[in-house]
Amino acid sequence: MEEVERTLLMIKPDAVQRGLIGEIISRIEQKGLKIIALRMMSVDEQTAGRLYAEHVHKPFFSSLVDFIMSGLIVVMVIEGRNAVSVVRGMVGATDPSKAAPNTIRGNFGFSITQNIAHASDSLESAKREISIFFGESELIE
Ligand code: FUP
Repeated sequence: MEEVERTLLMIKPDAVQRGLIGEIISRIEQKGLKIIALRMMSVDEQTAGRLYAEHVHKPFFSSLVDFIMSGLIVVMVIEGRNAVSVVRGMVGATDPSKAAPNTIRGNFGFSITQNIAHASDSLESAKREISIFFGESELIE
């Protein structure tokens, strides 16, 4: 069933550092999705731990946390019909070397750790991830 959904898109420190904020936001706007919250910020250790809680026992956990804390990120909440799968599709596969051409990771990334962007993978993850970064009152109606 098609529904209006909300999802979280995060532009990671490598992409911010490389000047790709505008390119990524531009793709979201051109697609016709609506940005209902947006912030540039740095991530502290507690927030990184919450964000990546499901990966805590993985071998790459500490490099993941170090990377996300290594510079500024941009987080935004995107709203639209089927937004979770649409934005996830625009971001592309986790490993940029396998991401399809014309996806964000496919076009701009090559490292699996420093992989440019993240988008929520389900409605449940979207709710959880949005609540890590934004209060309900910060989401524009
Ligand atoms: P994604 O949902 O596509 O962002 O990817 P995952 O939630 O599976 O993984 C979160 C992050 O862990 C990825 F962005 C990159 C990192 N990761 C690695 O560094 N190595 C791996 O083998 C898998 C993921």
